[in-house]
This record gives sequence, C-alpha cells and structure tokens, in this order.
Amino acid sequence: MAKTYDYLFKLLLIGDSAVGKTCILFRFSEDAFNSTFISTIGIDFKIRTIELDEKKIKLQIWDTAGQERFRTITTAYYRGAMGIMLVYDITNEKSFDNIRTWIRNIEEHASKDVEKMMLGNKCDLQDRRQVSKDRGEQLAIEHGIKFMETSAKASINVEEAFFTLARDIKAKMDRKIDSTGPSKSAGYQLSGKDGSSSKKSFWKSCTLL
Ligand code: G3D
Ligand code: MG
Repeated sequence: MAKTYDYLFKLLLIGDSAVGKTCILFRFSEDAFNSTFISTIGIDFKIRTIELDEKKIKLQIWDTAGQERFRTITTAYYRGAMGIMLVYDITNEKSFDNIRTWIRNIEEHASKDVEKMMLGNKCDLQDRRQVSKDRGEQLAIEHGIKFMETSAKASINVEEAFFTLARDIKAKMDRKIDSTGPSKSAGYQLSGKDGSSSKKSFWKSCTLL
C-alpha cells in the first residue's frame, strides 16, 4: 500500500484563553470540519500533511478545548509532543505575561527536548496593540526560541510559523538519527498508511533516498 507520509509530528498549541489558538489551527489545517475530538481528556486535533526536503510530514496538531482557562492542562496533553506553539495576543498584555507561566508548565510536563516557538497573534489589530514586537523578540531570545507575529484573521505568518517549527523538529531529529542511529532515537514515528511501522520502512524512507 502506498505510504501517505514519512514522518508524523505531534504539535501542541498552548497559551491563554482567547489568544486565537483555535483560529490559528483552523487557518492552517486542511479541513476545518474534520477534527477529532477526544472528549475524555478535552482535546481536539487536526491534521495537515506538508512537504519538506521531498519528505511528507504529517502534522497532528492538538488544541485545548478551553481547559487552559483553569491552567489544568494535563500531562496527557503534553505526552509525546515534539513541538509547541506558545501563543499570546499582542492586544492583551496579560496573555504575554503568562507566557512565562506556560513555559514553566511545559518544563514540568513536556519532553525536555521539545521544540518551542512563540507567536504574538492578532497582529492585524495594530491600533489595539499592547505588546511591542520588540518585547516579544526579547522574551523569545531570553528563552532561546523562535518568534513570529501572526494573524489568524488576516492570514499572516501562520503557514510560515508551522513550517518553521516542523523544519526545526526535522533538523533535530535528523541530527539525532545521525548520532545515535534509528533504533536509539526516540520521539519520531514512521508508519505506512496501514499503520505498519518498521525499521525496514525507516531505512527505505530515510537512508536510501
Ligand atoms: P483560543 O482558542 O485561544 O481560546 P480563539 O482563541 O481562536 O477561540 O479566538 C478568540 C477570539 O479571537 C475570537 O473572537 C477570534 O475570532 C479572535 N481572533 C483569533 N485570531 C485573531 C486574529 O489574528 N486577529 C483578530 N483580529 N482576531 C482574532 P470572537 O469574537 O469570535 O470570540
Ligand atoms: Mg480554543
């Protein structure tokens, strides 16, 4: 059976309520009406497959269902995440201040080597801006992560942000595979359309091409 992707990356959207996480996800994902809601843990995810270096990368992007309001994001949400988009709203100072809290939350629950990126969303609302781009950049530098201002509404930088995060994860993974070999490298998954996953398909997709 033809393989539909070479890599599967699990990504998360994190940040205060109403910063625009769900809108960002709807803007980026392939099909606004096709999401999988796991009600038992209150999460939602969407899929989009992109191509990087001639490899098909299936992005499984998880979104909270409002529980961020109570900062009750559970360990289950973070488990296996390879990339995290930290989102604040440039018209809401408090959502920017809370980024530090979210980073602590990530440090506590997520894998140590998860790739992070910070987004200052709603950059279309210049006249309501409370957080300068400069402050966003400074905070990102402080934490050694990448930063972009986005607008889910005006479709600014949303594609760029996910492609950048995916590229960084892939680069990190490729470095890991180079140094440890595939059997020791954790945090990636390769499987066929039928769900099969094997070293053979790994070598076929990564080494011989
Ligand atoms: P959340 O998932 O982080 O809680 P939502 O946030 O995606 O539900 O968005 C919260 C509100 O912000 C929504 O407004 C949404 O339309 C608005 N929003 C999201 N992204 C942008 C953006 O880039 N620009 C502007 N101007 N608004 C945005 P409502 O009024 O529908 O609640
Ligand atoms: Mg939401």
